[in-house]
Amino acid sequence: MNNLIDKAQASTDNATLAALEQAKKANIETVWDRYQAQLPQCGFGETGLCCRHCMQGPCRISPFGESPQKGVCGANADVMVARWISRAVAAGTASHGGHAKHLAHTLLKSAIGEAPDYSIKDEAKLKAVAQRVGIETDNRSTNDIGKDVARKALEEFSEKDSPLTWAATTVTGGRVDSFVKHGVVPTGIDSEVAEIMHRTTYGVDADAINLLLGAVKCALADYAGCHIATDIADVLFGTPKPLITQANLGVINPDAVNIAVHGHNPLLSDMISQIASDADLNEKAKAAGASAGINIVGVCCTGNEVMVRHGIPLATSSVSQEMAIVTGALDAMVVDYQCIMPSVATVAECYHTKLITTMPIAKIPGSVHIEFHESNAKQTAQTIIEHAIDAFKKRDPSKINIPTIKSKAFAGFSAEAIIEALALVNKDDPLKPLIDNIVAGNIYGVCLFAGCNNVKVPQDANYVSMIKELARNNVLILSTGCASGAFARQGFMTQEATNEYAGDGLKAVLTAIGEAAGLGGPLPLVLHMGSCVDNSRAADVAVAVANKLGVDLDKLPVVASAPEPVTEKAVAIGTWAVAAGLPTHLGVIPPVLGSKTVVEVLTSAIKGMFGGYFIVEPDPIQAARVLLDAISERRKGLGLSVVEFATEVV
Ligand code: BF8
Ligand code: SF4
Repeated sequence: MNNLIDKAQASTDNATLAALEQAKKANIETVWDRYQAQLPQCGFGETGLCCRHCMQGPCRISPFGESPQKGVCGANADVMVARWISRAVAAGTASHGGHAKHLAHTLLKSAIGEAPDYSIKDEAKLKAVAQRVGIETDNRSTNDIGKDVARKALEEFSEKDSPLTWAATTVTGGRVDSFVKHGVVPTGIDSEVAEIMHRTTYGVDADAINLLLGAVKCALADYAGCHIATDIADVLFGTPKPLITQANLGVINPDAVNIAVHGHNPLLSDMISQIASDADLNEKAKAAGASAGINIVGVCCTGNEVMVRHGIPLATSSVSQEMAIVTGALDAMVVDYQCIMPSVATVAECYHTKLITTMPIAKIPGSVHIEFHESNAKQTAQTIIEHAIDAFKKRDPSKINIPTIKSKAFAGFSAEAIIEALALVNKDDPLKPLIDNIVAGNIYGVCLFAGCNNVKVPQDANYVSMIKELARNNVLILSTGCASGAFARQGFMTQEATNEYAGDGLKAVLTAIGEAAGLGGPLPLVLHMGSCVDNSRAADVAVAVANKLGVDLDKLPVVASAPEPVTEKAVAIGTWAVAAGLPTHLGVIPPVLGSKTVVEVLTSAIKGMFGGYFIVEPDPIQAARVLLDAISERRKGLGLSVVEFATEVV
């Protein structure tokens, strides 16, 4: 039943492969085994031609043009596929929105004294956000401003009679005009999700184009949710600044009580990271035999949250999350919500590891549930750490096998941090060096990498091939989410990577800024901006550049890529990236091929509406080439120089 996988198909990361070998020996079933057991996957599902929206179904349409071509109710392939995309976007929006709402409630509770363990850590960010969304800041206390920002954020969730503030105030004027023109102005985050559920239920919207426009509107609500999440997390926990940390399974310390924080929201993970330095708790850990005390490591996006703010090392992410437990030295895995494979409970059962769930909406059989409430966050964090110390005592030394592989990783490049770094080169006009270098071609374009690791791709393979191809052609690389995890563990967030892989122009720019910042060398090849909601940070930088140039986002030589996407959240983000005007690459084919109309709209016709469009290309080198061409097209449009790209593969 288990260990069916050829390792080369599983991962390109040596630490993951070493842990996978360990899992094989211990007869532990992994995500790769379960994928093999699913093959061949259903062709109807793969092409989006299966509908279960009502009890007359399931209905399936032949992808080969044979009968049947309609579901029982008459829904055709276009409708089925468009409904799938819409519901995926809605699910993603609900997830990011839930995360954002949780933070907004906590900011409100903190400001009115009901969440005493939280406080406003970044007043400058609070004021900047308040001013942007139209809240008075003069002569007001920090908590009063915080209260208003939280209330204003919470108002964004129900339907209003005006556009979402967090969307309308954070994009270019040109984008707002385009959203109005195409009838996709979002007016409430939760209400847009509800509208999609309504229009995709039995017998409502049967117009594929109308459905897709509905999906775009909902995706823009997702963008607002992401932006709220980033803003409030910065207010409560601080805006990230550049720092150096480490990534990969080797950050798990055999001599420490190791606790992995896994999931998404920083509300709990940040608290655990803070409490972990408590002297009494460390004494307890040492008394239990952990000579190195307590060691917090990150997994997935909550790992990114504490990595970019506090330098907490990232153990692993996405598809390889089970491997952290397979090291035999993880004493607790603490989870909140999103992207936690239920299988971690089964893997944990083979070890002493305690899987601790914390949210009422995300329980996993086989785990310990310690419910988290903002009102006593510190106490909860402490209890969790004590559980981990107890678990440490039950370690089985014969099962400990930690791959000693880890990479250095620079992280913490928020929009504010990038502007600050640029200000070291030009204090009065920080964006000028960036723009001048784009104009001169030293920076040919910018690519934002986002998204996950998909079991269908050897882990990180697409990321590694694409970054090498883009960087040598002088494309500046930004990353978020598990794209950051991939680049961090593969050693691309280092100065060495810049020296090795950046083209001459890009290397010169990164070196000039790095030297000005006192790094004694270049900036890292990848600028790690944070978690998936922090794609909003990349949008902020792009909007600032567009405004400075006096052009709209769809004219900039900026592209996005999710080389190994998995989740519905990735569909939501990809869709708003397209609406923001970006050519957006997906390295895994989503279930849309069953509808020629939908494919044509998303990869081509939508360009005429928003400037952005989807590029679906599983081959990473080919994908990089297509993105370079997209950048060239934008550069031509701006009257900038373009180059012919070498075709050989390095
Ligand atoms: O929200 S990149 S696997 S952890 S969905 Fe999930 Fe994908 Fe990772 Fe972050 Ni984003
Ligand atoms: Fe079939 Fe239509 Fe029901 Fe879908 S909604 S299951 S296509 S009858």
